[in-house]
Amino acid sequence: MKKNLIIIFVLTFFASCGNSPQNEHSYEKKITDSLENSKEQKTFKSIATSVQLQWLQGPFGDPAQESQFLMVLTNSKGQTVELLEEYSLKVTGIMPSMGHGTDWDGENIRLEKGLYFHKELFFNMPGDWVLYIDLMKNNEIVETINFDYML
Ligand SMILES: [Cu+2]
Repeated sequence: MKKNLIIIFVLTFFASCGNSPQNEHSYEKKITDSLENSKEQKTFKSIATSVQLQWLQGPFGDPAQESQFLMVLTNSKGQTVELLEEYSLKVTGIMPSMGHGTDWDGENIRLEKGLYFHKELFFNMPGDWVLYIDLMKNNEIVETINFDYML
């Protein structure tokens, strides 16, 4: 878990520097406790895996501002876990009151075991948003968790 916290710190740095891929590997050794304090955690029951979501930027209810977050996947003991090869994660934002999606749902990148970085997410207006995380297996949805926001 400590390793993930280090990476969060580094990613915060990386996120502030735009899309320079070189920075993805310039990990620094500094620990924050921001993730451990995060209450944004849901569980994929079908694979007994929890997802902790940590915002790095936003979330912003503004199409001009990019939102970014990390997802850490852990088992019931809090240890980071790898998704099996046939699984992936899909992120979709929906505004339920108006029935539309985001400007752009962004891109999800696996950084290392149990750690995913989501970038280029653009909510297109303020208001009620639901962020759906689909657990995909061979391109079919196995299970969906959601995080609700008022932006
Ligand atoms: Cu709307």
